[in-house]
Amino acid sequence: PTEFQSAGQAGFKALWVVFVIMLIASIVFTIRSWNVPVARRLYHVITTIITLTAALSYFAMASGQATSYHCISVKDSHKHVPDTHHDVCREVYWARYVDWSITTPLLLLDLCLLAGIDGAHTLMAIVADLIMILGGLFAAYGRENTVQKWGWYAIACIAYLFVVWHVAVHGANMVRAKGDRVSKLFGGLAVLTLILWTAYPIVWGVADGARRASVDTEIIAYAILDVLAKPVFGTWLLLSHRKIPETNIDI
Ligand code: RET
Repeated sequence: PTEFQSAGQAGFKALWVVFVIMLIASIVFTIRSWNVPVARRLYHVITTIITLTAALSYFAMASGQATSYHCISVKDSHKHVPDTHHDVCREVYWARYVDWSITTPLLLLDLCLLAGIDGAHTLMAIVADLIMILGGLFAAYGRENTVQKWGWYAIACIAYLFVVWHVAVHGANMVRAKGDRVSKLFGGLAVLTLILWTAYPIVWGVADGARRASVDTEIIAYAILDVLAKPVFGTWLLLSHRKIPETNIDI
C-alpha cells in the first residue's frame, strides 16, 4: 500500500497569503527606493529582488506548479512483520530551492555589505550558501532513506556552518570599523538571521526528511519563516539604515 502525502486546503491558503505578502512588500520596497541616496540604494534593490523572487515562487506553488511526488521506501512499524516495507510518496516543492538559491545569497549580500565584509569572504559565504541549498535539493530527491539522502543533508549542514562562520563570526569583527550604530544594527539582523535560518534544516528534517509532519504543516512552517526572513528582515534593514549614514556602500 502506497501512502500519499499532499497539500490540503490550509496549505494552499497559506501559499496564496504569502504570495500576497511578498507582492505587497516588493511594491512598498520599490516605492521607498525612489528617494534613497544612491550610496544606499543597493540595499533596497537587493531586498526588493528577494521579496519579488519569493512572490514568483509562491505564485508557482499556490497555483499548483513546481511540485512533484517523491517516493521513498519506509520500513513498516508493525513489530510482528519486521521485514516489510511500504512506499511513502510525498509532494516536494522544488520551487523553494530555486527561490532559496537566488534569495539566500542576496540576503547574505545585504548582511555582508552592511558589515563591510571583503569580496573574498562574501564570495566564499555565497558559494557555501549555494552548496547548502543545492545539497538540500539533492537530499530532498535522495532515493532511499539512507546515505544518499542524509549524506547530502550532512554536506548541506556543514556548508551552513561555513556560512555562519563567514558572515556572523567574521562579520562581527569587520563591522566594528563602522562604529557602534552599524554594529548594533548588524548584530540584531545577524541574530535574527541565525535563529530563523537554523529553523529551516529542522523543519526540513522533520517534514521532508523523516516525513513525520504533514505537507500542510510543512507549508505553514516555511510560510512563517519566509515572511520573517524576507519582508520582516527587509523592513528592519531598510528602515534602520536610513538614519545611519555610516551604512553607505563603497561600491
Ligand atoms: C536545508 C536542508 C539541508 C540543510 C540545510 C538547509 C538550510 C536551509 C536554509 C534556508 C533558508 C532559507 C531562507 C529563505 C528565505 O526566506 C536546505 C533546508 C542547512 C538555511 C532564509
